[in-house]
Amino acid sequence: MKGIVFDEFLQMVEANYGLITVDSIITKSDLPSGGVYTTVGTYDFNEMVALVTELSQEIDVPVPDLLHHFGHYLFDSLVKTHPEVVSSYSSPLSLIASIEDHIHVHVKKLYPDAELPTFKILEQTDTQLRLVYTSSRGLYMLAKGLMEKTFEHFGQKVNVDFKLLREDGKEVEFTLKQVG
Ligand code: MNH
Repeated sequence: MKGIVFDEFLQMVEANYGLITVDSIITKSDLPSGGVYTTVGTYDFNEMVALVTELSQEIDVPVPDLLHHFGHYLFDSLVKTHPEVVSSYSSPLSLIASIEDHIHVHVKKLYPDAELPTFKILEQTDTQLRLVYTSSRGLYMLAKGLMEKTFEHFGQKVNVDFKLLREDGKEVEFTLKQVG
């Protein structure tokens, strides 16, 4: 996983729970990197699992809730770092439908070792999108947060339903319905 994701995660923890919590989860996670991340570096995904698990225990919030919240936070960070990726879209549904064929293709050029999920579109209308998230990382709640924030970014509202196609969350079907 790219350093930018770790960096943003720790910034979110600092903003919400303070530096003492950041230090505490880094120490308890006993990380190979020592908890020092550079934006363009690549780190073992297990370090993210360890950090999120420690934070979950420390503040007594379930891991899926944390990932969902992190998705909201990460969207703004990604847009700030890569405004060029988002500026060509005029609607949230068209942006989300283009992650696989455009956005993440661009990301892969910038970061060749990025480990990205895949999104397979099952059905698309003006107001609805049904797609399948697939990733060995199983970060579907992060995906849910990112999708919701995409709508907020365009000043719109969405209803996101999902169904786990695999119990481990590595394959999840999402249904997005634009509200209003
Ligand atoms: Mn996207 C991971 C870039 C929009 C879903 N995304 C990543 C990573 C980068 C990235 C960088 C980290 C890869 C790694 O650590 O190896 N993503 C972007 C950019 C935009 C973006 C620049 C646009 C701005 N991404 C979105 C949107 C979604 C999404 C919108 C909504 C579903 N991305 C993901 C998910 C991951 C990810 C989920 C986590 C990796 C995984 O699930 O396997």
